Amino acid sequence: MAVESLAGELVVHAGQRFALVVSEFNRLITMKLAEGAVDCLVRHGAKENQIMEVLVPGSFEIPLVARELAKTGKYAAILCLGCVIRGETDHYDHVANQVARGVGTAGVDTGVPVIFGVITAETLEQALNRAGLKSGNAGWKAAESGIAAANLLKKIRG
Ligand code: INI
Repeated sequence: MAVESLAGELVVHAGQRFALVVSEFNRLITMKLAEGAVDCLVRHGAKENQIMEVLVPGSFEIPLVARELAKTGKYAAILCLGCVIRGETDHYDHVANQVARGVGTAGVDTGVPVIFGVITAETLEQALNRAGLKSGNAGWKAAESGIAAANLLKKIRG
């Protein structure tokens, strides 16, 4: 049985702009995520002037800024890049839950793909592994998701 199928291609088209919202907290990790995301966007066809990087103090601030960027209508997708490490805070759960919920609702409420590229880890070592050391780079994966989601939505909306 052949079913119709729809997916977003991994190509950055001319005119598509992407915003990265990057937390300065745990910059050792988050700058690697940003590098991975930019690398991915460029390898899939983006020019530098199609990428905007916005720095926020910590992951807690990501959702509000991502939502405002989405509301401008200028971006095909917003990539949220942060790192919350349990060992470093007794309010880990508050920060991790707030950023996950806020990123999700920003996308659903604005209709712009707002991608969750926030590492939540028990230790710095785990976080480093997910920022390109061992288990891929979560920033690269976020960029791939953003490109695919943007192109999928373009098809669905005609
Ligand atoms: N922000 C992070 O991005 N990661 C963390 O691990 C973290 N810790 O450990 O506290 C963190 N805290 C700052 C927070 O995101 C806000 O910037 C701050 O609470 C001001 O609202």
